Amino acid sequence: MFKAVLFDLDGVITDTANYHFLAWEKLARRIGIAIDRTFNEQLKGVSREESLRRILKYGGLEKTFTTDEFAQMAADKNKNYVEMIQAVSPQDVYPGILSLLKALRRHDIKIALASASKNGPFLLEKMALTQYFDAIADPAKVAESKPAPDIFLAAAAGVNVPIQETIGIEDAAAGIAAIKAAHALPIGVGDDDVLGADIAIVSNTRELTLDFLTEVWEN
Ligand code: B16
Ligand code: MG
Repeated sequence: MFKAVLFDLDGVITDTANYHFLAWEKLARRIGIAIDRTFNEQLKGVSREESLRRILKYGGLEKTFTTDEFAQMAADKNKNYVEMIQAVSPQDVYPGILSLLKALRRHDIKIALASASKNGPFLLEKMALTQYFDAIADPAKVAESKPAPDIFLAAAAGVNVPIQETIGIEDAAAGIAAIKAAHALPIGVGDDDVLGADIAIVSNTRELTLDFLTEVWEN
């Protein structure tokens, strides 16, 4: 039986992707780049700095800005994003997630956060979920961001469970790649054309029950 579940945040626990998109869109518009929701798919699960690099490349402006200007743009996007997420509340938790967290606790299965977001701890507080988490991996402290395995390895280490005895839950292709590279068992939230046909996938977080996780683990 698995001993820990490593949760991604954006797209698994709640839908902050829309706020990330709106904040990036505003920043991009300021420098003359138009991004749409199709392009935004490439930013899911990707770190703040890498997201900005991808936007600049998309707009053909990758060599235009100094290191300081780059850092300032990332900070401006985050300031705008943080303003938007002030309104996040327990009502924003995706269906089924709270009951899964409670069931895991009842069965003594550890719970850790493996999000690329530096705003993860703040969001968990806003959703009143902090108490369920045994560890929150710090994305500022890992060498490589998703699709590298680092954040999932750090999350498993945080709860003292060997990575091979964990399940990782993710909504982004970069995140599923990270879980596979870490050698945890992946479960995807979304579509198999994005996440791959070789892993267990749910289309709605409501399906993420302890019974379902156990079934995936035992098969
Ligand atoms: P921040 P996840 C990711 O969250 C988001 O999907 C991605 O769009 C964002 O750029 C990244 O966090 C960093 O977030 O700017 O708040 O540090 O899916 O890994 O939970
Ligand atoms: Mg995500």
